[in-house]
Parts: sequence; C-alpha cells; structure tokens
Amino acid sequence: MSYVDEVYERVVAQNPAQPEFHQAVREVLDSLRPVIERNEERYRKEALLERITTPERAILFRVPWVDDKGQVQVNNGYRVQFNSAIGPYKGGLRLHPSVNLGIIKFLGFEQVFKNSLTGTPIGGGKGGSDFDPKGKSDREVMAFCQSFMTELYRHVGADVDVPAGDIGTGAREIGYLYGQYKRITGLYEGVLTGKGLTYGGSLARTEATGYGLLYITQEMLKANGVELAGKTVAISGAGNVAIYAAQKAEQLGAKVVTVSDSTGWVYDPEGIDIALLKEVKEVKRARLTEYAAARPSAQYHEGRGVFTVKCDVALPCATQNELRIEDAKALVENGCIAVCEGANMPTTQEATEYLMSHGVYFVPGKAANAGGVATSALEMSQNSMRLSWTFDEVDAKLHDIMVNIFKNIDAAAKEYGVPGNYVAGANIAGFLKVATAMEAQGVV
Ligand code: NDP
Ligand code: 2IT
Repeated sequence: MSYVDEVYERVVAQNPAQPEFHQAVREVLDSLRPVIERNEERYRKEALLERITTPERAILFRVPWVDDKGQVQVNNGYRVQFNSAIGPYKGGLRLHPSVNLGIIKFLGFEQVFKNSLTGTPIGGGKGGSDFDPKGKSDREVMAFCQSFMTELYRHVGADVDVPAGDIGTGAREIGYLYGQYKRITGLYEGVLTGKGLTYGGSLARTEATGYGLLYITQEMLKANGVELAGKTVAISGAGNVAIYAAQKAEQLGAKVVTVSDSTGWVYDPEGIDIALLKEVKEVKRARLTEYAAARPSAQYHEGRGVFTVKCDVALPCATQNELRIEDAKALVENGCIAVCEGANMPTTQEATEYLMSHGVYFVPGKAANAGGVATSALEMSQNSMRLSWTFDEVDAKLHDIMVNIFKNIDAAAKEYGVPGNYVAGANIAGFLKVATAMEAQGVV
C-alpha cells in the first residue's frame, strides 16, 4: 500500500466517528501524492505524514456558567493545538451547538496549511465549544466567555497560541474573552485577534475574510481571462464572512443576488442591500425574514436551495458541507463558472469533484478564506510593534497577500503537473513550507 493510503487508514482507525476530520485529511493527502512520491522513503522514515496528521496537543475542558434563571449550565470546551512548526498556534474559536472534537480537529488541520499559505509566521490551531450564543443575553454570553477563558488562559499567550473569531464568535465574544485573560494574567498582550479598535484590534480585520475572498476570486478569474465586474454572484451565509464578501463583490462591480442563514435564504434580483443586511444581522441579530420584510425586491425561501439560482460565481460562506452534489449540478446547469470557498470545507468531496470535472474554476477555503487569518497575523504584528496601521495600509497588505496566495497555488499546481487544480496547488504549497520546517526541527 502507498504511504499516503497507509496514513489515511491510520487516521480513520485512530480517530473514530470524526468524519469531517477524515474528509479534510483525505483531501490533503490525495493532493500530496505527487510530492510524497518524489520523497517517499525519506518522509516514511521520518513519519512525517503521521506527525502532520496528529495534533501536537488537544485540550478538552468543562465550561460551567450560570444562566439568567440561576440555572448552572455546562458546555464542552476545546482547543486543538495542531502544528507549531512555522509559528505560534493560530486559529479561531467556534461557538455552535454542532461543535465536537472531530469538527475542531478538521478545522485545526485545515488551518495548518492555510496559515502556511498566508506567508506569515503562524502555526495552526482551532478551538471552541458547543455553547450556542443564539438567543442568549449579553450577560449569559459574558458568563460563558469568562468561564471558558478561566481554563483557556493557561494554554494561550501572544507567543504561544492566539485564538480569534469563527462561527458564533465575533467582536462581543472576543471582548469578554480578552477582558478575562487580562484580569487573570495581568498581561496586556495580543493574545487574541479580532479585538475591538479601542483595545488593540486592527482596522480591516472585520472585513478581511470577505474582502480577501473577493481579491483572490478576482485574481483567479483575471488569470483565466475573465472579468469579475458585471458578474452575478450567489453567496451563502449571512455572517461575518458573507457580509463583507457581498460588500466587496458589489464594490468590484459584481451583483450579489443571494444570502442565507440556517433557516432559509433570500433571493434579491436587484442586488443585496448591504446596509440593510448589516442592520438585520450585525445590529438586531435577527433572521433573514426581517431582511425580506423590509425589501420589496427580495424573496425569502425556507430551507436549503441558495445555490439553485442562476449565477456566474458562487461563494459558499456559511459552514462545512453545505454545497452538496445537487447544488453542484444546479450550478453547472445554470452556467456557473467559479466556486471560491469563503467558509471552511463548505463543498462536499463529491460536489468538488463534480464542479472541477465540469470545468468550474474552484478555489478551496484554505486559500480563498485565508485573508482573515492573514490579517490576524497583521494584527499580531501591530500589537508587537505597539502601533496601528491605517485601514488602507492593512487592506493593501491583505490584497498583496491574496494575490501572492493565488500565484503560489497556481504555480504549485503547474509544477506538479495539475495546472488549474487549485485544490492540489493549495495543499502542496501549504504543505511544503510546514514539512520543511518540521524536518529542520527534528523529531518533535
Ligand atoms: P458567523 O457566525 O458570522 O456566520 C455564520 C453564518 O452561516 C450565519 O449566517 C449562519 O446562520 C450560517 N449558517 C448556516 N448553517 C449553519 C450551520 N449549520 N452552522 C453554522 N452556521 C450556519 O460565522 P463566520 O461568517 O465568521 O464564518 C462562516 C464560515 O467562514 C465558517 O466556515 C468559518 O469557519 C469560516 N471562516 C471564518 C473566518 C472569520 O474570520 N470569521 C475566517 C476564515 C473562515 P445562522 O445565523 O442562522 O446560524
Ligand atoms: O478559519 C479561520 O481562518 C478563522 N476563523 C480565522 C482565524 C484567525 O485566527 O483569524
């Protein structure tokens, strides 16, 4: 059996009931075949693939807190410190009822390669909890965050592990987590990114994932002789990534016709009204039905289906495995030319294969959504230097980073004989830097 297949079987056997983790590992290992084949003996001897698929450390902890009725609630807390070969662990905290160890491991594993692609010195990690911030009061969210940090603080630090936002974790949660870290440790340091602008946050971090997604989409289309301006774009999700992806798409002259949340989706043929979307989601924390109620041109649809509309470009920005085979078929049928992933692993493996084999340009999340964590790394730099760059300075650096990521994944795909396969290009380019650093650092 090939080394790649052996390691994949080992991962499945050693991590039972973690299908998302298996899926993420499978995709990376499959892409790495040409690289591994060139160096098989050496990598096998070093157990490089066994090491890169095993987290350096996984911390599981109890998070007790008291709700507004005086009832004690208990959630599970996680921090998976996956790989520190190229820098301190870096990656978000997800707060969603679906969170379990397998999900955090898949996200941590993806983060290792994504962070490598940014060209900044950050390792990979991820954390979170099955706590659901939806419907909770601010006091309940604060109680949870303070309890979560009361355990997490001993495992993180500005040069150790730097968490940030993800699903369910935004500016409010980062603020409460930061306050508790400072209170316990007495340190005023950049232990988290995505901080508010009054206490060490970076301008453009809020916008960065969505903006970066559009910068790389534009660059990839340009390299293939296609203009983004004038195109119709379908976006899923209505959170941080989706909102700023929609905003930048419109700024670049495209028309965004959909957004979605976990209960339904909106089709707005006149183009999504970004100000209204922000009011509904960021200020009121309400459902998309409120958007539709306030906007005569919008139609609200219950349930799934956001990718059944006619569009040129699809940007899944909600969650893993949301874009399935039936969606991929509808996109191809409707003439979609590009899918770029704003979320982490939003496209199932079957759907990815279908899209790519039907000539749809496909940029995987670890490249396409890397602008968020890249700008987190810029926040870390500003914190270390104790200064702040302007919005335009950060945005220009983000743009350069995304253009470079595209160039690197495109070049890696060509070098390894799969031109245009940006999945392989991203996995190979991300892997090579981490692998080289791991080899240089010996058996650790
Ligand atoms: P938010 O919590 O801000 O938004 C998530 C959006 O997805 C919401 O509109 C949510 O709807 C919707 N959604 C639909 N179905 C689900 C589901 N089953 N589970 C969770 N959400 C669902 O998160 P972000 O925008 O920050 O993150 C979106 C994706 O982008 C995630 O995959 C995340 O890992 C990834 N990402 C985020 C980055 C960041 O900087 N924030 C950086 C890189 C990637 P509802 O409100 O109804 O739950
Ligand atoms: O998936 C991701 O890259 C994020 N949620 C952002 C992580 C970060 O540290 O900014």
